[in-house]
Amino acid sequence: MYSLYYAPGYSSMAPHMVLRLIGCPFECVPVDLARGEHQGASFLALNPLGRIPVLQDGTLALTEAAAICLHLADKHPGAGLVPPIGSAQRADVYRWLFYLSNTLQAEMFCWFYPDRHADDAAAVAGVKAHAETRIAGMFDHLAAHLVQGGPYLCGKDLSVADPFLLMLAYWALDMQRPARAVPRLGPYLERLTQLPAIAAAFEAEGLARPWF
Ligand SMILES: N[C@@H](CCC(=O)N[C@@H](CS)C(=O)NCC(=O)O)C(=O)O
Repeated sequence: MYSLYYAPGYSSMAPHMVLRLIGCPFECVPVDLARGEHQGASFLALNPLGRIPVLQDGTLALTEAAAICLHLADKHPGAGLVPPIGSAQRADVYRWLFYLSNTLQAEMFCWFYPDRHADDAAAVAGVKAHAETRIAGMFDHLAAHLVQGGPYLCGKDLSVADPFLLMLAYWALDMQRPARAVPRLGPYLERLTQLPAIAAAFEAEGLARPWF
C-alpha cells in the first residue's frame, strides 16, 4: 500500500487526486507544517529537503509532486492517466506537466513566499505583484491551449496534467483574477471537480468550496 505524506491544500494535492483517480489502496499521513513536523528527524530521513509531498512505495521514498504523479500513472496503466511510452500523446503530457511544475508552480511559490526573493518591504511587494501578473499570463496561455482541443488539457483523455493544474488553480483562489474568472479555464476546471475521485480528494483534505 502507498503512503502519501501530505498537508491539506499543499503540493501533495495532485498526487492525492491521482491516487483516488487510480482507485488503488493508499493511506494519507498528515504532516503538520505549522508544528514543524517536516523538519523533524523522521521526516528528514524520508526527504532531506523537508518538503511535502513524499510517496512511500515500499522501499522507495519518492519526492516531487509531478514525479509522484507520473510514477503512479506508470504503475497503474489501466487507469489511463498517461498515454503509451513513445507516443506523441505522452510527449504532450510531459510538455504540459513540466510546464505546470517548472513554470507555473515555481511562479506560484514566488507569489506565496515573495520574502524569499527580496529584503525590504517595497521590493517584496514588487516580487508578489510581478508574480501575480505573470501567473495571469500563464492562465491565459493555458486557456488559449484549451481552445485548440480539450475537453482535457492534453486532449480527449484525462491525464496527470489535469489534477496538477487544478491544484495550482486552487492555490490562486485569493488572486485578483482567480482561475475561475479566466474564460475556458473556469468551465474546464469545473468539469474536473465534478469527477467523484477529485471531489473526494478535496473533501478528504477538508477543503471547502470554491476549489478554484
Ligand atoms: N517542487 C516540489 C515542491 C515541494 C514544496 O515546496 N512543498 C511545500 C508545500 S507546497 C513544502 O513542503 N514547504 C515546506 C517549507 O517550505 O518549509 C514538489 O512539487 O513536490
